Amino acid sequence: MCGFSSGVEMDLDWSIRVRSYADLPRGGDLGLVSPLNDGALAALIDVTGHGLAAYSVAQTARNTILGNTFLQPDKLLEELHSTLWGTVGAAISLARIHYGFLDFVGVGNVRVLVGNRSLAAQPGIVGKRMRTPKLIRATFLRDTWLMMHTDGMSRPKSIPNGNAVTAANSLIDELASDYDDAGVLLLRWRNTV
Ligand SMILES: [Mn+2]
Repeated sequence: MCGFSSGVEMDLDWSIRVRSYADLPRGGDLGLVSPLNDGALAALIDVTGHGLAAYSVAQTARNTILGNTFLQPDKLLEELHSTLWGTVGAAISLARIHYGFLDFVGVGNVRVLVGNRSLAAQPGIVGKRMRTPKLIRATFLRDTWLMMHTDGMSRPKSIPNGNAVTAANSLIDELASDYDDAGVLLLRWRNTV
C-alpha cells in the first residue's frame, strides 16, 4: 500500500497466473511482483524450452531480480544477461511501477500493454544476445491495466472484468496454448476501499 499527501490511498491490485505446458508441475514461464516503498517491480519471464530445465533457469532469473530490486530495469536486465549467460536464455520484460508512470524494458517475446498502448520489447534473448536495453517510460494512472503475457497465451481482445486474480484466471483459462507454457501478469493502481 502507498499513502499519498492528497489523502487518497492507493494500492496495487495484481495477479500472476502461469500454466505449464502439458500440465507439467514446472515450466519456464515465471512472473513476479516485488512491492517497493513507492510502487513495485514487475517481471514476466519465458525461458526457452519447457519443464524442469527451463524452470531452473527461471529460478535463477527470479533470484537475480529479487536480489537487485533497487536497480533500474535497464541495469537489471543487463545483470540478468550476465547471470543467465551460458544457459538457454529467456525472454524477459521488466517494469518499475511508480504512481503515475512506469519504466519498462523488455527483450524477446513477452508482450506488454499499458491500457491500449503496446510497449515494444527489443529483439534478442537474455543470456544469449541482446543490445543495450533502453527504457521506455509510460504514463500509468489509476485503473489502467498493465498486462504482460508470454507467447504461450493468445492475444486477448480485452481484459476480462473483475479484479486482477479473476481476470488473470479467465485469460489463462480461455487463451493458454496447449503447446507451450503460458503466463500472464496483470497489475493496476486502485483506490483503497
Ligand atoms: Mn513461450
